[in-house]
Amino acid sequence: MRFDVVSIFPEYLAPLELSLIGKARADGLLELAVHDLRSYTQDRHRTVDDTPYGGGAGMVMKPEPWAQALEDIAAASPVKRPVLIVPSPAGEVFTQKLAYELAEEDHLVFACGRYEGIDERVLEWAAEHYTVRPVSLGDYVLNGGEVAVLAMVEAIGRLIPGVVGNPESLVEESHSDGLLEYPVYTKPSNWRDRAVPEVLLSGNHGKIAKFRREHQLRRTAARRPDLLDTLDVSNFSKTERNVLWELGYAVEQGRAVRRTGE
Ligand code: 6GU
Repeated sequence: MRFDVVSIFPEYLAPLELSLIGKARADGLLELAVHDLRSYTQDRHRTVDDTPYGGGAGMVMKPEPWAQALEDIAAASPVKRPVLIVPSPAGEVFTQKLAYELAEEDHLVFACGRYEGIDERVLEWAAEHYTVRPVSLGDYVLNGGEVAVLAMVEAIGRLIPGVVGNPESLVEESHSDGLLEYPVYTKPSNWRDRAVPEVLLSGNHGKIAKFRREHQLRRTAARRPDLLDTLDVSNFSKTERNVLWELGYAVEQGRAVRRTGE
């Protein structure tokens, strides 16, 4: 898999040389290049922004440097139609599902906007060469796309086979099955008067699996009830349905629905 990132702050992407992603690059599992948008400018001042038509606060990124950068990167692409990810609070929300989808691609290009964003015509034009996807990390505003790219490259990169040493780690983690992860514990078994739940020391793997499943459901209901609203529970066991019931949910047509005062 190949990643290209275009930014006016290439140094912001330095952490991608560290840890799991840095190791994956060194191992040749992924290729990643960071490009300075200013190197695609033509003027003496290397200008990347200008005032917005229609007025208003802030500056808008000029189209010409972006077109030059995206044209060069598309021309060198290993595929016919790379995916262009445009980090923006106005994009579709980045989820584990989207991370899995993007991990199947051979070439992802990230266009980091700053200021009030990139001239809209760049995205229209780029659709001739790329599959363009504006993507948001969530409902809050960052100053630019760089931090979002750090998050997305890590989330996508770790799904590439070989990047995470033990692929089992990807199975039982938050969002892998639409629920939050169960709580985890390590030694000592008693710490500051707090005992690890007894069942985890029992060696009874059936009981442990049941405990963990119950706590996944409890935690999801408490912290992210929105995840339960869209979850397919049609294959839930009797035990799982009983936990849902205790948490205030009935199962109707394969969905968990909040029980109202009956
Ligand atoms: Cl992807 N970019 C920016 N600039 N702000 C954000 C975001 C992305 N996601 C949430 N806020």
